[in-house]
Amino acid sequence: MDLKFRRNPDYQTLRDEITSERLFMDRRHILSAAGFLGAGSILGALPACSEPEQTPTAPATAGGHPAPGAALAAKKTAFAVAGGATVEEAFTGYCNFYEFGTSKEDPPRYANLMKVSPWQVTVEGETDAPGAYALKDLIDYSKLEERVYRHRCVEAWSMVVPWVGVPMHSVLSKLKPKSTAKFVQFETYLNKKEMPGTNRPSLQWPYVEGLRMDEANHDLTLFAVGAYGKALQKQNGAPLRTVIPWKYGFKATKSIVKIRFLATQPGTAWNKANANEYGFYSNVNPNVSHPRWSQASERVIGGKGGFNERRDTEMFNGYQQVASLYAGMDLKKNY
Ligand SMILES: Nc1nc2c(c(=O)[nH]1)N[C@H]1C(S)=C(S)[C@@H](COP(=O)(O)O)O[C@H]1N2
Ligand SMILES: [Mo]
Repeated sequence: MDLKFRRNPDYQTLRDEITSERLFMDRRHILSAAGFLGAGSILGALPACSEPEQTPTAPATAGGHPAPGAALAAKKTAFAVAGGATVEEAFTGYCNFYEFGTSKEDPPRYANLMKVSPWQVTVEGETDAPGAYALKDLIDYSKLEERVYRHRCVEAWSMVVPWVGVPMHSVLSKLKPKSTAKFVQFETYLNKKEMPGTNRPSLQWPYVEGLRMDEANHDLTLFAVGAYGKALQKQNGAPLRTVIPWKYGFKATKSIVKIRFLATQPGTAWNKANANEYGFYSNVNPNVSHPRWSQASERVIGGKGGFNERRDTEMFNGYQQVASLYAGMDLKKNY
């Protein structure tokens, strides 16, 4: 392993991460050797992975939105990534969701404790439409799109995920932000009984993230409610999360309960935890190293080469169409 990658991204040591990933891949290997992991195999692929609480044909929840794992109809789009999607079990089995713990396998193990129905999202701040919205009134489930995006974590790994969701601007326009709204902040659900990781001070809770309004309104930015043709599993941020494909993964907010329009730049969870290492913008940038490791390349999770296949990281994660959002900005200073 590369010496420069020895040091710890985020909390756990990279060695721990590699170990858990190796265990994860070994389990996949054993399962596939035993014939349990065929192309169509979805449920119970991993012992450590919580199974969807409902079958893929599950009806809507009491809250009126699809339960985790329920099949979703979505319009295919041209957003694709060469090589295709990461194996689904890697996406649902190898997660960052510190509310459930800091290891990659804690969210799959513990997220089942979280209640995701009914689900309300409170809209506040610089808006003419404040209030508490039921999820089904916020997201038009008849207009879902599937978009395959690369998903690049600041820890220098990546996946390719077929998200299901709607462009964020289609929702924000309904929420009537005032002209004074220059930023939007998202806040994750917080319940200490359901989220064992929140009893530790790994981050300040609740998890908050934010975007400039023009970033939020860019057509690439999504509110996702699903992936792999199904409603999101809890460990991936059910029932509602953001997806900003040109930014590091931590800019995405899982299990959103609050949308707050603001006149000034909001605080964000990782920036509050370590401002030297995690800026507000956090655009994927191979030329700006993290203080403790290079961002020039990434490990491809669930790739053909196993856990240590690498690829070169691309500027804006390959989404060059966002470059104009940052015209005139020094992206080294505004990391
Ligand atoms: N509430 C919350 N949202 C979060 C996180 C978290 O710990 N808590 N982790 C972030 C990080 S670091 C990444 S890489 C992505 C991971 O999403 P995934 O597990 O669905 O791949 O979620 C982001 N959103
Ligand atoms: Mo991440």
